[in-house]
Amino acid sequence: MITLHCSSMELVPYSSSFGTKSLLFSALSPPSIITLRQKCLKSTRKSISTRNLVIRASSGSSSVVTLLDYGAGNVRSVRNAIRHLGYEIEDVQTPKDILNADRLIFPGVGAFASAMDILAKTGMAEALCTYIKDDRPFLGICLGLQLLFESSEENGPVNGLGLIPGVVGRFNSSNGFRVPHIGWNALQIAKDSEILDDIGDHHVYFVHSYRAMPSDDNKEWVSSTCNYGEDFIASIRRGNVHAVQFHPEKSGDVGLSVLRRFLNPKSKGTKKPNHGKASKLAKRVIACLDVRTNDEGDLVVTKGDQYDVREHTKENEVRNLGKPVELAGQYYKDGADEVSFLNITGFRDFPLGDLPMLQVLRRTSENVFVPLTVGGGIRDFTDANGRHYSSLEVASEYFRSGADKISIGSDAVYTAEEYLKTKVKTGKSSLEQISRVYGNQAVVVSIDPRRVYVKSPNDVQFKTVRVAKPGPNGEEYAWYQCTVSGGREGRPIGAYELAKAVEELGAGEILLNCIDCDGQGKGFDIDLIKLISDAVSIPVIASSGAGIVEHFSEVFMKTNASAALAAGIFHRKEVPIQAVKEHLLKEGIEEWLEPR
Ligand code: 1PR
Repeated sequence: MITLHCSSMELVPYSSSFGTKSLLFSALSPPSIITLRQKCLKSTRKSISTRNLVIRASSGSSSVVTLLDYGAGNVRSVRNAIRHLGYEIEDVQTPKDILNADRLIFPGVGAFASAMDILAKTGMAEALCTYIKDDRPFLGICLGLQLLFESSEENGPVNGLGLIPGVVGRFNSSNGFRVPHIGWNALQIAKDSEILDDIGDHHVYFVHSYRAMPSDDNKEWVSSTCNYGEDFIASIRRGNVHAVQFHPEKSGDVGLSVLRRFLNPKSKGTKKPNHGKASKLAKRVIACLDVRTNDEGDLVVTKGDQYDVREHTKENEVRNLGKPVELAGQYYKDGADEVSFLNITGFRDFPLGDLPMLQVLRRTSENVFVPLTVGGGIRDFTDANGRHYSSLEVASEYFRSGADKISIGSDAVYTAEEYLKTKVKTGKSSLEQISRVYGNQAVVVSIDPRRVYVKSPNDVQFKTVRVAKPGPNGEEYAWYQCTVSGGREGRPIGAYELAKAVEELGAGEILLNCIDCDGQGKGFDIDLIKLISDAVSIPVIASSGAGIVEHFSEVFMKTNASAALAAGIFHRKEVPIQAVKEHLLKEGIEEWLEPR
């Protein structure tokens, strides 16, 4: 008998989606997964009429989509995308709702074991098996694809729904490919799948550490693969049953077309040929919005010079570079691969009290269909009335408001310092808790280091680099001191030591700023970015200092950064995002212009 690893810790207790609370907490004693799979298999042999559940014939023309949201993470973006396409959403409350659906979308989120546990406890697993075996319109997304397989190695082995032969395993990072697989990649179409008809050579957005592999046993299901060090299953299709490993709701216009084709199979599109080129993971270009309240009380996008965001005038006002929702929407239209919001005063203001910021996120996610990251103030907090909020609660609110990833700054520094001192993973830090519940890929650690020159590597206990340009007194080495509270306080830990520690503690990505280069427009700190991107096997986002398009090609050619982020040049309209993309194409860093 296989037991499931599922602690109630892993269920997110703050789900605001209707009905999901009751799904999570009214669960009665669960059938074991083995029993469940036997039931699933049996149900394929028996006709659906053996059930005393009423099944509505599919009209196919309704504008209602049934959504299976079991409350373990953010499905707001899927909801937004469905609504954007003009459909209404009905949430699954009971297994019957699955069986009665005209078309069902299952955006699996969270970890495999806890998802299976919830599905089993609520009777949803059996209903799903029946629905899929009956060839009813189904679209699984990400974990919603993986759960269809026999089992997963994620915290396992853990049995899945057992509908498709194969085991879901982890990407192998030993061959130099960074895990999680985050970013835009092309598909190799294996067979006609209809919902992928508009994809052509466009890239779609992936974010996952586990994948299913194509084999002789499952080849009748596989409709496309993707290559990331190895070929893995990017989508499956059999009859009316579809599932995709990528996120159509985060893949811009082309992703929306995948959803549209599923929701309305008769919809016409511009069917583009797929050249079938093996494509590498695209280098991402990220637009970053540093957000704070100005002296008039308005939430504005600001941008500093070396973290000083005030104008050097008599009034000393906060620089105002625009409105967050409008700018984010513009960057999406301009082709940004991701958009990040940093609530830069979050370290002193409590983010859950910052309702306008949450509102910004909600409104942005209604129209921006690429990944959204939000950072600032993620830590435990006790308010004036003595009410304690855990960092997990803060992050959960960000996720519920539309974030796909959260970014932790100061709190990650304290956590890493403690971890390096004790060598003990307590499991209690914000980083560990949030990555356990939402997955590593949802947790970015933002590092704000400052360069400190030294004469010799022996002068400090931290990792140094030989710098390309010597320091003011001819120093040939530097270490990068981490700071907290928006660069206000230096801490006794280097960026190298921090990066390695947070990777061990469960961070899925690093946003690597540099206070010296921030807002200077003189290029990224190549020494720093090389140091960190060579030290870890999670993706590193290079940040701070972009001034011209050549800075982007330089950072991608000289370091192993997976993405480059910029703020000032985009806000001031000095360099359009499209110009960066065209330049990367010209330099051979990208294979074609339109990743999405
Ligand atoms: O410590 O968890 O509350 O998180 C606070 C977050 O806010 C951190 O991610 C920190 O980097 C950010 N932050 C705090 N103060 C400032 C500031 O500028 N005064 N912004 C700040 C940091 C860095 C980048 C910036 C790039 C690119 N901004 O995001 O956008 O440097 O700029 P450029 O292209 O114009 O050079 P916590």
